[in-house]
Amino acid sequence: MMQTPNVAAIHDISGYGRCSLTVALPILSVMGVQCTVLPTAYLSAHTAFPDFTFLDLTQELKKTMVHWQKLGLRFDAVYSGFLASVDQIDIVSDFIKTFRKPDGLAVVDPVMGDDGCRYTTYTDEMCAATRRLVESADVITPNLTEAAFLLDVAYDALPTDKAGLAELAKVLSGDGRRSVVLTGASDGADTIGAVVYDRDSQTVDFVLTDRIPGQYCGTGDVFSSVLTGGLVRGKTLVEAAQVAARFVRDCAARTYCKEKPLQESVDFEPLLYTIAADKL
Ligand code: PXL
Repeated sequence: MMQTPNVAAIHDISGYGRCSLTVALPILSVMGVQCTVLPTAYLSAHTAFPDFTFLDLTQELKKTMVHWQKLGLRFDAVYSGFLASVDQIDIVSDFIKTFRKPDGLAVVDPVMGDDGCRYTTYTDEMCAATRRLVESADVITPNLTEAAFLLDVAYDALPTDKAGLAELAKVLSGDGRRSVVLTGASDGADTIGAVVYDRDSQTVDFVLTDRIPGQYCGTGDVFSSVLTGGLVRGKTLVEAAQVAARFVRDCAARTYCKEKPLQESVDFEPLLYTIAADKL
């Protein structure tokens, strides 16, 4: 029987609104993966809600690393997302060096924004630090907005055709130093999914599903969490992206039909069983 993989998830915890750790934890658990959490900040609700509270946990992060070092913890994957400060972003690079198993993976979701806009807590300095952090990653999962920030190009100048998107994924790989799963990409009005550049095979694949109308918060976190779970369960990058894209699509379809408030993110809980460990 396969040993239960252990992933260190370094994200904020937003009390209300389904994103980051409240998404990563249930998804990794149902996929048969232990999720060891390192919260970067506590927010009363995610940043799309007005007047959210914000508690930076950088000091706690440092103390936790000292403790985990004493415990001798090592992880099959380090999976980072929303980070709270420049200091913290640089700490995540150290975390990867120290706590990733020799054959482990660093999955960095370079969370910075969406729809061409930065999240309100992200500054220029934090975006610059995120560019440094992706250098420590084995796999990065930017959306198109984050791709523009990583490359320091205008969001409106990004390519929209397949050849251009494939080239964009390759550029984001930094000459093949890391694999790239570029999310929110499309090859036409009716599709949505990811462009997958695999650094091992040096191939580009499009993993697309039909597009569900509407905008949904938190889908990036759902996608990257399923992708990470799939990878540590032994799937290839393309296979893991296929599971993730299908799950996000199904959750969006369910949310669309139910007319749930979009800020609450996709209604994924009733569909968790579809990615349960025994179905993978
Ligand atoms: O889904 C990315 C994300 C993570 N964490 C917080 C956010 C967002 C997106 O809005 O606000 C706090």
